[in-house]
Amino acid sequence: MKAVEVIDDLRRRFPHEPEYIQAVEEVITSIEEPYNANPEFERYNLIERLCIPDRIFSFRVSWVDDQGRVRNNMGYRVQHSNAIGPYKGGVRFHSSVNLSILKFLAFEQTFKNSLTTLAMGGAKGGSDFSPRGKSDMEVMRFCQAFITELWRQIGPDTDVPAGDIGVGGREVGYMYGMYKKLAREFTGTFTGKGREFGGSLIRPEATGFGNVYFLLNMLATRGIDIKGKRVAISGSGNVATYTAVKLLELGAKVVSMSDSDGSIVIPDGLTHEQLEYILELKNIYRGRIREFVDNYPDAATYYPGERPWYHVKCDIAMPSATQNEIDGDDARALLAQGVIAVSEGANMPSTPEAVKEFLAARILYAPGKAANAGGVSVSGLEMAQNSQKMSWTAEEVDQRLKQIMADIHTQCELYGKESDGFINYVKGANTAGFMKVARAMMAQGIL
Ligand code: NDP
Ligand code: 2IT
Repeated sequence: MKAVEVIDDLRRRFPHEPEYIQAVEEVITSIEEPYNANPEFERYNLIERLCIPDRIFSFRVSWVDDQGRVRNNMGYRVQHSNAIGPYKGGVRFHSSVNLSILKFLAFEQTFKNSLTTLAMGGAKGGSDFSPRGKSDMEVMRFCQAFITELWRQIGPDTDVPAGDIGVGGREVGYMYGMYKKLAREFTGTFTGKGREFGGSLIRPEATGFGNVYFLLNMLATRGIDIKGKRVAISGSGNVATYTAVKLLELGAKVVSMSDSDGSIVIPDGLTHEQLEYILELKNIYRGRIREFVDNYPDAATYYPGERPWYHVKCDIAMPSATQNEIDGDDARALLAQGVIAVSEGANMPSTPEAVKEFLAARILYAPGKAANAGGVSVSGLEMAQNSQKMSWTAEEVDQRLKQIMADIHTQCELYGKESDGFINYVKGANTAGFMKVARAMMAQGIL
């Protein structure tokens, strides 16, 4: 099948999966050139095989809340591709989770993991369970019930889950504990584990730090210094907060953060003390970002129900909350005030219209699968350490992370540089990610 025919066909077969179709369409339209240059890909119907996940598990998760009521959620694992390594990817717990979202995330993960240079295939899992407002014991009981069903499908060389929205160290700990009990093994079946039981140093920081390292590589192509730059961040979870930590360390100003209830804008930029407060608020008290304004009324303004993009004056945007959080109007608002770079911490945070605007304006625009690959890269390093039964120092892991992000940048440049020198990171990341998986699939036959 021709590349465009595959999109039409998938749209017809999966009409209720808009996020999945959006992700597929973005990749397919940007790899048409190498696809057409390799006629054997079409003969082997490679694109269609690569777009449809290898398999999907879906199951009911029943658990008991603190009031003794029986609650039921859906659980899923999408094993997208193991062409270049065991299935690998996070688990998302959020009320919005459905198969369209998990299929888009597993699809993206396959290309992202290919870019990392490590041997990892692509997967994603999750549930429409929301940890928000739940007690620790409720979260534990849910995680145990989720794994009681999923444990048979995962393993250190089969499928290795990790965190994502709503799943951090606490949830990974509970899931890994139950897995270990049922499987009767102590192996690296999860990443993002606590450091006392096999977790890698720097894994919590890796996605945010990695995104800043990727941004530095992009800025260097135009001779721009990060120091003093005003950076708008969305989200206030794992990715957003560690992005802020690294930016402050490098002398940039963080001028916004948000959560699903609203955004704060900090015109003079967060101080170290204010960032410490946010880390504590989010990680220990599981509070809301609006509480920042109660504590620092003169430093920031809170915009309930709004994303930060319209309200903030910035040079750089690092969306780090969720998919489709920058639409065409948001993109135009950012460009109108002269934004020079957008580096995506979240997966697919920009709508197709927003991506079009960024590319047309020829700013430095890095899609999530390149810019946020640091998280899964350090997951890959955690798997390597677990296999060796060793643990590396924070410096060693950080050094490797920097190198991986530089290598991803080089691959984007190799496949995405246009004749006038402009680097199209969308085309570069998609092509580089695709070629490796495609060659592996061709070599392994029709499976
Ligand atoms: P967290 O759960 O730690 O934080 C998510 C943040 O985004 C929270 O501030 C949350 O607000 C906000 N958010 C979530 N959903 C929505 C929504 N529908 N609308 C508005 N705000 C929302 O997750 P992570 O930081 O781990 O993940 C953030 C993004 O980064 C996701 O797109 C994820 O896929 C991506 N990512 C994560 C990696 C990782 O290693 N963790 C690796 C690579 C990418 P609230 O608290 O109100 O829910
Ligand atoms: O989207 C992602 O890359 C993640 N949520 C991290 C996946 C992982 O396996 O570390």
